[in-house]
This record gives sequence, C-alpha cells and structure tokens, in this order.
Amino acid sequence: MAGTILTTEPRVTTGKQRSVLIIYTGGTIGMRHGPRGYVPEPGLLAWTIRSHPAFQDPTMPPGFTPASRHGQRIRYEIKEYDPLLDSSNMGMHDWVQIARDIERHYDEHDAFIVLHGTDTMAYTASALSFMLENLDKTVIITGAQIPVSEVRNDGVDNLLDALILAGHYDIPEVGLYFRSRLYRGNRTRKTDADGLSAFSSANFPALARVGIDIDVRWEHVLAPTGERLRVVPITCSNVAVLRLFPGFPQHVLENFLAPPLQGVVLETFGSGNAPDNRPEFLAALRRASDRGVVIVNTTQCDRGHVEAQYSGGAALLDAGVVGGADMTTEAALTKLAFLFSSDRAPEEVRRLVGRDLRGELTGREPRRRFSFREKAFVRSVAETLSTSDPDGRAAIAGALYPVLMCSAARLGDLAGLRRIIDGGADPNAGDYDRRTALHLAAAEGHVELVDYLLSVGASPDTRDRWDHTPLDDALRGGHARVIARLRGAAGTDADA
Ligand code: ASN
Repeated sequence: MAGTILTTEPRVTTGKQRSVLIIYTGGTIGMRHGPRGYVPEPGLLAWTIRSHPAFQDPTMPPGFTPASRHGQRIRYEIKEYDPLLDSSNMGMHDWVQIARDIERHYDEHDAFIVLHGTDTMAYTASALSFMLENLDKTVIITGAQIPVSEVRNDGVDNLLDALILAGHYDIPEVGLYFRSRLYRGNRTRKTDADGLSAFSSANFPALARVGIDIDVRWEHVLAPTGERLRVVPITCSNVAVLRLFPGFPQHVLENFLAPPLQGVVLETFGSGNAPDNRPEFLAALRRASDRGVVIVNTTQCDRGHVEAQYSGGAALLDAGVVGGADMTTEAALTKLAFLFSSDRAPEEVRRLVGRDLRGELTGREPRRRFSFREKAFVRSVAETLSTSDPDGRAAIAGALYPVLMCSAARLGDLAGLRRIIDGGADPNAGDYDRRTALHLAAAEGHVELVDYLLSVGASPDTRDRWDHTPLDDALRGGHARVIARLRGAAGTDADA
C-alpha cells in the first residue's frame, strides 16, 4: 500500500484490517487531576479507551475497534512512554525518540498516531515533518485540552477521529488533528490556551474536515516521493527565536547573537519589517550573518507572508537575513535545527531554509495548474499546433487530449467531448493526475456525459493518482443517478 492514497469513500475491505501504532508520549489527554493540578497517569489512557465501545469490539481481543460502516476494522497498539510527559517538559531528544519509534515500527503498521500535549505539539509536528524524509504513511499527532478521565472531554473525539483517519486513509504527511480538522503539522500553531479548537493553520487550508462525512482535501495532500523512509535526526540545538519589539535593546541583541548560536528565527513586524534607522542594530545582524549565523525573517502576524515591501524589510535583506515566506515560527525554528543537524555549511542552510521542503511554506507565486480556460494557454497551443510538423502535432495532441477531455467533462460540454473523442482521443486517457473524463463527469454529476463515456468504452474502474475511481467521485458529490450508472457498470474491482 505504500505510496497509494485511499479514496474519500473508503473501499469496503471486509476481512481486511489496518494496523495503527499509537505512540503515547503524555499530555493532558491521559492526565488525572491531583493536588498540584493535572499530571499524567500511566495506564489510564489505555484503560479508558479500551473500556469505551467505540475503541473496543467486545467480541475481539484487546486493541480492535468494531468494524466501521465500510466493514473496516482497525487494529491498534498503544506504546506508552515512560515517563509520560507534559509537553512543556519535552526537548529535541524527545522529537528524535518519536521519529525513531516510527522508523522502528514502520513496516509493522499502516499508520501512526502520536498522542502528545498540546503546548508544544506544533513544534513536535514541525520537527517530525522534517525528520521523517520520504514519509509514505499517515502520521497524525493529536491530544486534548480536557483529559479522557473527565466526563466532558475532547480527548475521546480527537483520538477516535484520528484513529478513523489513520485507519482508512493514506495521507503521507505529518498531520495534526484537533477538533474536527486535520492540518498539515508544520503549518500549525497553538493559538488558543483555553478553547477546544486550540490550533490554527492560518496560511494553509486543512487537509481534512471531519463532519457527518470525512472530507479529505486530496488536492492539498503532498504526494509521496516513492523512496524509502529515512529518519534524519535533529541534533543541533544552537537555534533560537528572537521577537522584536520597539526599542529592542542593543546589548540584548549582541548577547543573543553570540556563539555558539547557529540559527535564529527573527520575528519581525508586519510583512517582515525591522527598524532601518538604527545602523548599530543592522550592523549586529550583518556581523552575525558574516560569522555564519543564519537568520530567518518571519512575521509576528498570525497570517501572511514576509516580503521586502518597505525599506525596513530591504535593510534586513542587506544585513544577510533570509526571508521566511509564510512559515510559522515553529516550522522555521525546527527547520533550522534540522538543516544544521546534517553538518551543512551556513550558505547551504541559507539556501534551503527559504525553500519548500515539506509543504511548510508557500512560494510567492502560488503553484498554478494550467487552466484550459486561460486565453494565453489556448493561444500558445494554437500557435504551436499550427507551426509544428504532423508528427509534432500528433504528439502535442496526444498530450493535450486528456486535459481537453477532462476540461470538457467538468464543464458538461458533451459536444466538445464528442468532438475530441471522434478526433481519435482515447476516452480512458488520464491527465497529469491520471484523472479521466469519467472521473470529472462523475464528480460534477453530469449523467448524460457519464452515459456517453461508458458507451464509448470509458472504464469505470480506472483509478487516479489518489486511487479514486469515478464512483468515489460520484459518491463524494452525492450524485445518486451517476452512482447508480457506475455501480451498474463497475467490474469486480469496484466497491462500496
Ligand atoms: N500542558 C499540557 C501539555 O502540553 C497541555 C495539554 O496537553 N492540553 O502537555
């Protein structure tokens, strides 16, 4: 199953089960209230959830959920750390221990859940995302604001939802699940100390939303690299965060930047600004940069990019400070630690820290897909087709047909679709995501297009890059007539 992604409507895999390792590091989720406040209590979490009917099928040995409505049973094991930690007591070596445990058990399980305190969860999630290179299985970090030992709590829902996600979907990322949202871990911050929606991901949309249905936003999920998992441990701790404020004392800055510091996240004002009327301030940053300290500029704002729009931002660039785009402080800090852990030269770290390594930042130009409706695109295709030789034309047409068919299918353009297929296009040809015209027509609920495509030999069993069939798309869109057509046409491989 490595490298594949299940469908939004999980396939019925009766008799099959997925195995999830729950790595329980501590946090409020398994705490009990004592005389000095909440403290983690060994064994309590495992005992509580195994006596909960949603987590334990009474007819099965310990660690089996009841079968889901898709017939899928999740087998889980809990690996409890000793000691269990409040996440405020965690250090970088704890991040490495979690990464190593995932690596050690990688082949035995389909997915991993890390139960963790909320206070530093976003740091751990970010650190794991960098350390787990070539991840192709689901890793979800979660926890709670109220322990499962209390009658009213958020721990049961968070853990159960995370288990269902991990037990049904291959989302090859380090996600952070909290209060019905799965976020990309390295995009999150803890933004509410009291509320149950404690995390936000201001610069990147949720990867999944859990409501009546589970809606995985596959278009946001990173594709696996296809390489074997490799853990690159974080061993460099000479990194720090410096939050500017008006009138920041010069001597504090000088002391802060002293060796052995290697990496700094500089939290600046607005879109990346710092004073440009204090030459001694900029000179101190320049001296540190020249010594090999890598300084990354992130914003103090909750949302948005750092860019040198004002002269205060440009002055920082002149002082050797690198733009951190829309990275969170947590991501920037753990990324610096990660990059310095492999003995890279400062120049190399400076080059990589502003690059997107694990989806932790958005480049200034958002990634765009070709749109068939873009005039410039259409014009350039027309020009190319009119000037190239017949062989070239055939090659270009072959490459474009799938995109054109998908575009026509999405728009419900039956005449256009017919024209392309009559012109020789293979109705089963997929676009760059291996999505076919039938996927698009099914997703949009265009019954007459579905009928036409089936009549010219389009296969209802083709799977796109995320392993979705056209039926999955129709189910997701709730298009009953299309669902009926596709169920009637599907081969033995089809499901649901
Ligand atoms: N102090 C706790 C922790 O981070 C907070 C929590 O889990 N809600 O471990």
